[in-house]
Amino acid sequence: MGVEALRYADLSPSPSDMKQNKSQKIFETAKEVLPGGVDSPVRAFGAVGGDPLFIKAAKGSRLIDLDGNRFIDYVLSWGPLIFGHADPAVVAAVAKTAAMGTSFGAPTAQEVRLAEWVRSYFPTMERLRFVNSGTEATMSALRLARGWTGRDKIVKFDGGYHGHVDSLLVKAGSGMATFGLPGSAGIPADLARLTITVPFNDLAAFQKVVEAEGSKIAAVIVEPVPGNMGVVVPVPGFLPGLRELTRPYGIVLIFDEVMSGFRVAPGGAQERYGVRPDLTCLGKIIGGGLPVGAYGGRREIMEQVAPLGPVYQAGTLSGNPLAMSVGISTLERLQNPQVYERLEAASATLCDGLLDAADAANIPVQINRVGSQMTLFFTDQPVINHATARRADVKRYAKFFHAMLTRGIYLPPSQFEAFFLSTAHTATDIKKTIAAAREAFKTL
Ligand code: KE4
Repeated sequence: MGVEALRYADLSPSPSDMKQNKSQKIFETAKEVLPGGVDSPVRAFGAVGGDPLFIKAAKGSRLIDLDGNRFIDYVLSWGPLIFGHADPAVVAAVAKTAAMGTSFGAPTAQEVRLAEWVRSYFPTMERLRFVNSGTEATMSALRLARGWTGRDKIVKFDGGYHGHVDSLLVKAGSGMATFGLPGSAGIPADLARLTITVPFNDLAAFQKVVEAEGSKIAAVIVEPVPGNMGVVVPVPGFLPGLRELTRPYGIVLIFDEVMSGFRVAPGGAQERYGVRPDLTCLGKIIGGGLPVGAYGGRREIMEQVAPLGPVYQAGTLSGNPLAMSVGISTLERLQNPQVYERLEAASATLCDGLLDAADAANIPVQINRVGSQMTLFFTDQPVINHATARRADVKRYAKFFHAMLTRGIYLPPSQFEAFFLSTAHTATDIKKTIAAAREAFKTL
């Protein structure tokens, strides 16, 4: 199926009489070949009900599905598309690079250039390596921390999601929280036992663990601004506290900035909150929608990685020219401070508008927002960690999700995910979204 070039004007949000028969038809076929009909669980709409929409194309802030329904998109491929879909510079970078070869399995100048760009935004990443996903980045960082310290135990936070790494699928967020899975089958009990979990924002609980087990802990991995229990804001002092408590024990502090990197600030949460982790994991935005991840940090730790050191990590397509060229184009443009000023203003307007709309309909909601990532929780209590996030009314979220979908607004199909804005989201998009929310809240 050729995807004709989409004229932006064709993509105004669809009327409420949504047709879905083409999506439903292909979904039936998909379920005969892909588990659950999808290549990633959260896409199956399991948490909100109904059948997933199969997307035909997208442009800017807009999606169009196989049945021709058009939406303003706030999922943005779960965060990577900070300039929106089919951004002309990204499309040009892919086309130009692909014409010269897609992958060589050998070093290229592009990966060096992108690595220097990344380090200019994340100076704590004195050395870094590209991989093909956020999962690979966190898995590699964890192995490296264990290799560097010679210790086995790790600490993560309840509701934190760091990709589908065996040691980290313990009390994880994202799809695990969405489907209420405490952990995944297939993880050896002996391995899961090495993972200690602590509530996010609870420095006292973290301190107790460190004081009891500090000399046996290789690393603590944290989403400095969680997005996978829904967005949660770190309380003042929490992130600096992790840094202070880990340093005397030589525990490697890993910031998983796969989502927050280049999102909550150009230099991620570590820039926003002024905390220097030992290792950082990145993904999403650096690939602009192509598969890429990266991990990096203190030189003496990173130099334990093969071929320099004994910690092995490798990848056929690591540093592939297509992803590198898109990353370079993206990071060059993120230099412009207006990008973040615009995203902040648009995100604040949307957030205020949604709160007003909920208030007008007497629906208790909390919105946690950091920069242009946010989550609207159906609860009247503040959401400060996974336990409080799970008090949200997921059924009400599901109803709201569909009420917005039929009004042309595509939100994440789970209460425990973040939604994002791009520079392609216009003031009109925000107005339409708030107007749709005004109606949608009234249906709850
Ligand atoms: P990937 O392996 O999916 O590229 O990255 C894993 C990952 C690691 N760390 C953080 C903080 C992440 O948010 C993610 C992936 N995020 C989810 C959405 N919450 C990806 C969507 C999905 O699983 O389909």
